[in-house]
Amino acid sequence: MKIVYDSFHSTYRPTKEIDNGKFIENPEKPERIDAIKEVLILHGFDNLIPPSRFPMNYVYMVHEEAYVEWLKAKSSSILDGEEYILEVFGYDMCFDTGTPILHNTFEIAKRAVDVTLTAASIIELNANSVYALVRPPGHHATQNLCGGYCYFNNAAIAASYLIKKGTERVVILDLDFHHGNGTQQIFYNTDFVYYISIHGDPKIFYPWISGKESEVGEGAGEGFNLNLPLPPHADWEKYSEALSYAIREIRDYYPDVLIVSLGFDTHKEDPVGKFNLEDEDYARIAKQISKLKLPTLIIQEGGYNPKANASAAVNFFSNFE
Ligand code: SP5
Ligand code: ZN
Repeated sequence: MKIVYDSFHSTYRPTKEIDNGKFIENPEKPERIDAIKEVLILHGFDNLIPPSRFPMNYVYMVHEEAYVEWLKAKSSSILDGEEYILEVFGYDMCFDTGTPILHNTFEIAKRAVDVTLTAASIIELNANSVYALVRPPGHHATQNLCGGYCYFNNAAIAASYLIKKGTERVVILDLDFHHGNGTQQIFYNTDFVYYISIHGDPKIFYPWISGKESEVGEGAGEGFNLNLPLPPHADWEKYSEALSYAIREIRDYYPDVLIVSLGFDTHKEDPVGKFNLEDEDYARIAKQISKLKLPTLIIQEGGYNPKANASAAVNFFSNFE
């Protein structure tokens, strides 16, 4: 397994967010993915590739210019060591109070896009699979809003890149605990990206604003959006039903490329997500996905317990053929 990784991410360290009206520690920390990197190296996955630089036009394929400009200007107005949390919805282009802007947010979010596009370009050159071990995550970021620790939608940008390069049909399978409202929104009216997500029921869990089964896409995109919400504490028995359904759907559709938005916040020891998956379940998930034998681009999303992330990742990648 080729792994694209940028050690520069560790210079990005948001410390706080507002949750339920209180400041809490922000769990989107460098240790999340460094624990994964280290354990994968220990297990012999030593094919680490640094990112190449890509032009901004790939970001503009997904995000509105006004949003990109806002993020850039806001980042450069923040002093090193300070964190800005949005004040006015609509003026600040962010939909929650959990996604601070730091002096280097724009730069680091762009580097995460570069990691993801480097991985996408490896898939484009006919690799079977590649892993973008990246942070900050992306699936909550919409065309014009940050949120959920996400600034640029890495998976959506990768899908757009692949389509621009001639790939006709892409499936994004989103396995993060949270519904990827951003990815859904970006492709809601299109049929070239089929978005499939398994997540905590949005009647109960973040992001609340989307992720219902009734959201099936619109216009040309009707039938190209599939939400599989699950109740709190879903374990393998419950989870595997939804996963099997998603896998059958992908097999029938048979895309040219499969993108997996992989969050480990479905692990029972995760402090943010509320599913009960165990270490071995990630081996099962990987086996089922790799049986599809599709070119597969795996992109890291959430997962907030470094130890749980590490064991989930070893189980996943040791069983991804
Ligand atoms: C990429 C990713 O996994 N983002 C997750 C963002 C989760 N944000 C935290 C949600 C906080 C929920 N607060 C619950 C308050 C209960 N009233
Ligand atoms: Zn998540």
